[in-house]
Amino acid sequence: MDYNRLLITAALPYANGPVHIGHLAGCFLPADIYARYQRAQKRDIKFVCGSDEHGVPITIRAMKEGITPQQVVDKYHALIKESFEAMGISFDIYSRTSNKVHHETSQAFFKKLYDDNLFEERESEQYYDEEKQVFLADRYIVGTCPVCGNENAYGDQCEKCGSSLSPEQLINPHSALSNSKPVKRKTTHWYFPLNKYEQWLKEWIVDGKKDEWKANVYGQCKSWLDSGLQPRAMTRDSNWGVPVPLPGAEGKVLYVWFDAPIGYISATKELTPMWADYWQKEDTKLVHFIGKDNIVFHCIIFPAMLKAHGGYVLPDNVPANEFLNIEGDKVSTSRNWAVWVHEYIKDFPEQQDVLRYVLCANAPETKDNDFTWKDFQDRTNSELVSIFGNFVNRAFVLMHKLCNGKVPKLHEGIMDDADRALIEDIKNAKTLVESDIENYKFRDGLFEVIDLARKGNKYMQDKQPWIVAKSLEENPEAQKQIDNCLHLCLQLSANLAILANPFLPFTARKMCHMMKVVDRMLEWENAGKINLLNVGYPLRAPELLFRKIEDEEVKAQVEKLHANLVKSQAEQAAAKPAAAKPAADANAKPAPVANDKNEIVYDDFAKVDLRVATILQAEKVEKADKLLKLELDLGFEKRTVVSGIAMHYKPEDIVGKQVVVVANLAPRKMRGIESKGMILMADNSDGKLVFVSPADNTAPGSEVK
Ligand code: B3M
Ligand code: ZN
Repeated sequence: MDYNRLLITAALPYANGPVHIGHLAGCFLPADIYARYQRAQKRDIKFVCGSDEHGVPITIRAMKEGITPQQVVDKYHALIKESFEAMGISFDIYSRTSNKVHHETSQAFFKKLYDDNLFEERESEQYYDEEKQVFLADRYIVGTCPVCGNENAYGDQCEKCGSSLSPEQLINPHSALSNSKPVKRKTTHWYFPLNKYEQWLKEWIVDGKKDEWKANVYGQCKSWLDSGLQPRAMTRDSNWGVPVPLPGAEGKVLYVWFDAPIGYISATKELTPMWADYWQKEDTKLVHFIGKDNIVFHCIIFPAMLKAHGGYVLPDNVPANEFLNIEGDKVSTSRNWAVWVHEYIKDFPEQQDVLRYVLCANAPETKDNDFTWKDFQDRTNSELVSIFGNFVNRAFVLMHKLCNGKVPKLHEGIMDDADRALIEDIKNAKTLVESDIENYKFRDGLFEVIDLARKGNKYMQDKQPWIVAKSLEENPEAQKQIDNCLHLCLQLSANLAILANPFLPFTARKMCHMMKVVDRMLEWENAGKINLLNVGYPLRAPELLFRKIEDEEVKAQVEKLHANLVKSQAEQAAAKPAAAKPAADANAKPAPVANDKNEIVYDDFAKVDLRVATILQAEKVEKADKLLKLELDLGFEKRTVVSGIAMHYKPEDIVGKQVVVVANLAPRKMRGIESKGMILMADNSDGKLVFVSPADNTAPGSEVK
């Protein structure tokens, strides 16, 4: 299918907090690279996004900060919008779902499905807070986690151990609003019968060759479809959200995952009176950029809603990235373990492209990846500064020194193989970068850009025009060799600006300024050409494109991360008088609280057969984020143990490690694998699990007593 226009969306961030670099890497940066590239191709595109201002996360944040939900969204919408602008995320519109046009659009959408009799009205029992007289979303029910004992687990998830829960599983459940014990009460909601769209979805996704989608996206869709779809409630009892547009539906709002994706449509409406072209004409290519936790909503639920409504285009692709961890640990807003974009901008003014570069070069495209400040420094200094920046700088400096500050002539008669090879490289780079971006392989595309600069450096190093210049007196003809070298290096620089533009837009513009060309030169059709700069044209002196990142800056950032963590722990402990108070030392973790398990006698303890074991092999368990399958050597036998440590350790890092195993634990099947035993782990108070290991190398099978 040939497309005549493109609609690019990036997931609407919840306006319940600032955005961090994981958000950028996961969705907004790839979307922006793609959009900038498409604009450079002069295609008809719209790039839309906005704040997601409804749903429980917003009301929870309001409760925590003691302000209204409206105040929450006003504050964070502004902050998020500014952060995106500062980072050069080039939305055509950044809207918000509290807008009137969005309320109207999502209500009309709901009404159409309702009028077409597509919803099922159902009565169910939901938790209710009798004191506050409101229904409670699962998030509003707090209690003790049955898995790890965390007293502040939510009714849908324990943030400490990551278990997904239902309110029924909580020990001592109570309302987060009033502390009272919730009761069950009947309520009516409108369910969207996803099961009726299962067949169609299978045809669209499985038979419709969506296996070109990224493996993580296609895999998740396939597993949802294979396990069968259920009707899903599209309304909630709440007073924050888009009111259900039906008589008698007071106190009910649209489910946030019903209204939020319609936000893409509302934003387009707000942007252009031609919005319907982008949503309803078959020759539109719709691409949703999202993070991996949003896959089912964008690939299953929203397409089924669009199909049910009728008249809308469906996504051509849904490129979702995995998660970006920070310094080896999962990003956590509640623990303040994150690099916030608005703080980066303050700490590193004018260094947006450096962050864009590192986040793209290390993007979690196919698996979770780790951001470390050391890697940020290394990539900046050894790739951007030493390769890209250095090449452009040398080309300009030498042109000023050896060619009177003007673009020298290309003397075709004396061109050699190295010159011709470089011209080929320039042409090839265009094709490579283009195909990478079209196929959502942004890391590879960026690599090709740097690789072209690397080739430029090598070419210049081989030609050594500064040495040739020394022979000019006896051989004036040698000037031609110098001219050719610098002519090509300058044309290569112009190409670098075009190819880098989607990734490093600030740098590309700086380069245009140096070359005294208008931004139009950056149009994609100009890439691959070697006549971009006119012979005899005077160019400006070089500007520094990138600066080195110093050790102190890295150190300060790492310290800041840890200080934030300690501070947030202290705040949480202070908010909970029963919990431990943090130690005075800024680097210390809060002291663990005494356990309230019952006293046991020695015989109880002696029942446990603890043994030292060596990890022989480790691998991830498919479709289970938290599990690793381990092969252990217990001296007297080898056995398999499945352990929930995948979030804390990479398989390749723990092979050879000695651990302590509960060897006589009854076997248990996990994800179809029989696990015989359990590994002892210490739960660090920052949520990280660490191995309990013998201090010295110990024979496998040794008893621990
Ligand atoms: N606000 C969820 C998230 O930030 C959500 C995305 C909506 S996209 C329509 O993970
Ligand atoms: Zn837990």
